Amino acid sequence: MKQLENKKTLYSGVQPSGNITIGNYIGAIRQFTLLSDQYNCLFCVVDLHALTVRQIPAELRRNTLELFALYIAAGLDPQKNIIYCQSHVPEHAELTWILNCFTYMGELSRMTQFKDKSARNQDNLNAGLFTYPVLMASDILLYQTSLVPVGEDQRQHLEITRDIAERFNNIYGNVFVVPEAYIPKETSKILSLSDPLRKMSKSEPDGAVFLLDNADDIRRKIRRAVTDSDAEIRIDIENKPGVSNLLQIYSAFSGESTDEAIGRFEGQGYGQLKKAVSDAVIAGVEPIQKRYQELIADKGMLHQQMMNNAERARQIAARTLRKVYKKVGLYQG
Ligand code: AQP
Repeated sequence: MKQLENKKTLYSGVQPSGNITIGNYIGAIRQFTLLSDQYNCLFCVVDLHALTVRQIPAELRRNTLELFALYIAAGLDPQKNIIYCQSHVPEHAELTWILNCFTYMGELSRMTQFKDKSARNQDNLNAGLFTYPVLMASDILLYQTSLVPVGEDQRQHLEITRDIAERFNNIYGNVFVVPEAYIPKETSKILSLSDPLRKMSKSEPDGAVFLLDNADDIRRKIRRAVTDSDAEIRIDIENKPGVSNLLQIYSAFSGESTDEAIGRFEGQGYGQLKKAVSDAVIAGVEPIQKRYQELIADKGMLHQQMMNNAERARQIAARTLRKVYKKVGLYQG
């Protein structure tokens, strides 16, 4: 990364907690590709975050390399950007301890993702699930990040990150850049195809289209997408979440605005809309899948790139951590 270029820093991450959905792609990875030229960017495979939910070790390892390859296949250059794996940079965990001591139980217990995930993981209500936002704050603050592109579900975590940074800065001077969230309205919450009142999620495969799904599966899943009984094609998230969601997916993959899309589908039925959405998604994912297959065929090369990028990330992270240790009074010799 050309740190010398006078650009601000952009940071974001995706968990290797399952197969990557088109929701992760539209809400996050595609946004990264659109912004990457304007910023010094770091894109992380946040494997430590994934441990908050029990993972099968072999799958976690596979998903980690797969996500790293998908970032590149989606168009993010690992020379121009720093693309790396969170656990390869121990400063994330180290800063998390410090920031834990500047975060209040009350603010963590207000996090809606904690409430949601703890309801779904009653048998594993671990402390990591509770302190997840502190690890996320560390990810972002270690790199003096200005902008964090995320989906709507992460808005609250960005707010707490800002609160922690400001709290710390108020005590110790300007140690951290206070980051802004970047959450484009139309793409920030892609909904489940089977239950359009919920967001599409990796951990809820029913209702998700995966970036690596084949064309037949994509068509089948979209054909079955829940819509409504009236036949009008328009955006109305409240009353027509399923149809609105299909229009947003279409728009993200076709490049047409949702207004243009509404004009295009005027007078047509849901069957035609679904076919057009499938065509657009398939055309959009095919080149990514092709590039992904080439990349994953050379795991040695991927591994090497991952290690090189971790080293580049560590150099930046270590600078911030040193400063933090010094500020809080840890004896550094
Ligand atoms: N449905 C979505 N629409 C738009 N953006 C989304 N994101 C996730 N789902 C959608 C965004 O993708 C980025 C990476 O998400 P994550 O891996 O950190 O975890 P998550 O938000 O919890 O995503 P999932 O897919 O729902 O994972 P699981 O099932 O493991 O919890 C984030 O920027 C997120 O906002």
